[in-house]
Amino acid sequence: MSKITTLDEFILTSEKKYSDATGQLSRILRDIGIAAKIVNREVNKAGLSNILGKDGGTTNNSGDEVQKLDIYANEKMIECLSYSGECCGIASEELENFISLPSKEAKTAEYIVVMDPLDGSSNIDVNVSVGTIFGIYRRLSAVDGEITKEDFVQKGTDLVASGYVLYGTSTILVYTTGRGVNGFTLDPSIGEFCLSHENMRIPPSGNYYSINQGYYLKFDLEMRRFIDHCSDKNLRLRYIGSMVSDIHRILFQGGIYLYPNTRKYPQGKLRLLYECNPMSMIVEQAGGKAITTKLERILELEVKEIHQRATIVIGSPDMIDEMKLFIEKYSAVLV
Ligand code: AHM
Ligand code: MG
Repeated sequence: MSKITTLDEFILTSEKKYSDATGQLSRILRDIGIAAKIVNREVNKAGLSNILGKDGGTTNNSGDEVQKLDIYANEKMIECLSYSGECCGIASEELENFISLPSKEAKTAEYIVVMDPLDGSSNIDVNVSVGTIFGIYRRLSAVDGEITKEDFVQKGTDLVASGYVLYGTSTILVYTTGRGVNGFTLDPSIGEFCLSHENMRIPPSGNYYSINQGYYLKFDLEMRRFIDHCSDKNLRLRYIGSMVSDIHRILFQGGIYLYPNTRKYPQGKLRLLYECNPMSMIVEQAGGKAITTKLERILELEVKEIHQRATIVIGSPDMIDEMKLFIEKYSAVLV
């Protein structure tokens, strides 16, 4: 039987390997691992418990209908991130503004977390996979003062760590601290995330493209031409409507995920701070690329607002480069 490396063990070993690694970051990652197990338990029985379905029809700050499991996941992530006392504040898709964590230790903690506690929540009621996305930054404000918006609206290049949890046919936690990407699959029989995918690398190209083709007629010309090109090449369209699931497939098998601007979302739908940036850090760390439909590198975008949206084209480097040619050739915006 091959050696089992649990998430906790891997985090602690990594902490010892790098002299600049701090125990604080390790403890935050372990808090997130605990939250992921708790959320996983509820996601796996959402159809049975009374937290299924819309939460009284309320909507979150981006105008998306909020499902009860969103709120549950948000509350559990906040609760678990309070355990170590190493996180001083959180910005979440489900919170209008950032919050400070109340404990005495948290007040002087050096890290903040940005998160989408349950991404792809429209899939919950129909038993399709959803995910949690997180990013970790060092706080910029003085540790003896209050946290500020500037602690949160940091560029993706300043991320210290990022990751996601995919609640799918199995539950996998994938994260990076800027030294490669590793995946841990939850073994329910022992309640541990176990190292299952070490040093993940995205294939340079692939046979999948992932986009909501239902908006085809609403996309700009360069997008429509690229979609036509994908069809001409007999690429397979896979779109689950859960960013984490769609990008996870591409990370493993190669391909390209696109959420361009549409009439409904002229700036793009996905949120830069807690969806695009963390996923882009992971894909870049695995050898992929992530840009906007204006060819800007996602991680270098100025973050001005917590719920700021961005367009995103992310995935295998060769396919991103090919996509760039279509944007350069057909885009009215770039000329
Ligand atoms: P959510 O984070 O509010 O649940 O929604 C974000 C989701 C992404 O996960 C997914 O890729 C996208 O919205 C699907 O949007 P659409 O239904 O417009 O294709
Ligand atoms: Mg989301």
